[in-house]
Amino acid sequence: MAESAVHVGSGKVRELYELGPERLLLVASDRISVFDVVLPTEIPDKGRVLTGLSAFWFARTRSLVPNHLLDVREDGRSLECRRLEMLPLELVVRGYLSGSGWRDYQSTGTVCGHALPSGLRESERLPEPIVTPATKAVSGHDENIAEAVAAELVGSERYEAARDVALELYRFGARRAEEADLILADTKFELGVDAEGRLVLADEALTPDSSRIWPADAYAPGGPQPSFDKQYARDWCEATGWDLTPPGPDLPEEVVEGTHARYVEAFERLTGIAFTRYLADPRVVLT
Ligand code: Q0Z
Repeated sequence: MAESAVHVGSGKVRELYELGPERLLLVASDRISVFDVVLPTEIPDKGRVLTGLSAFWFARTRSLVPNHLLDVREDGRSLECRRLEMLPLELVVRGYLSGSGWRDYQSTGTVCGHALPSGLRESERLPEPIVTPATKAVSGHDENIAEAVAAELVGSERYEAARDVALELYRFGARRAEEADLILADTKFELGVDAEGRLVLADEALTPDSSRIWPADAYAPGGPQPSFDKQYARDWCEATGWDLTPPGPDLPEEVVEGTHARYVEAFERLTGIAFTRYLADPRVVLT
């Protein structure tokens, strides 16, 4: 980090620095979390894959909604961003019934107030994608809220604009994923407001860490689906008998290599750009 960058925040696998009053630096590490626990073993290039994908989507969705991206750094793992006033909620868009959406549906027949047809199976495609807002909990476990509650939090006009943008972004990403024989089951967006009061897409966008991405060729509703990127690591961790409390197990070389290959494959299938080209010049995803 050439400039004097003050550390202002940590995520599970990312760090946030302040570059000045109006700019931030978002740095993606190679750390991986499995069952919500960060493992002691890193996946080489994971931070670059996620950064490159995020920058790719920001560049390609600018006409749908402005975003915070200013530049990708030479290291391929850091994004310079405009600093915004973040909305105190996350916009999760679900095209398929999985995770907390599936759990809510099983217990109530609804997901965040969306009435859904009865008899849906786990991982089934929804008739239409739905937006299920969540509040950013300090614990790291986000809490689903009804759209009416989200509208109270930020104002109904702001909420409706954010919801519409999230749905458009999801549809854009899901279409591209489908062309790459991938299913974008769901994804989470974070939006902010700039000094002019405009809604701006922020954080990361349409990455494997902010989305559920499934291989289309293995899609079989009626149970959980394998994650395109993390399944090797999850399966290996489970097979060790690990009780899912920290610290997680060290990953063996072949699991690291298999997981690395899946991340790189996701990058190449979604962007159509060779990952080696990205490493040589990260700005290739912006053009
Ligand atoms: C994003 C986060 C991370 C820890 C704040 N453009 C922006 N303007 C203002 N705030 C943010 C952004 Cl992206 C912002 N986060 C999430 C990311 C590490 C927390 F890499 N927090």
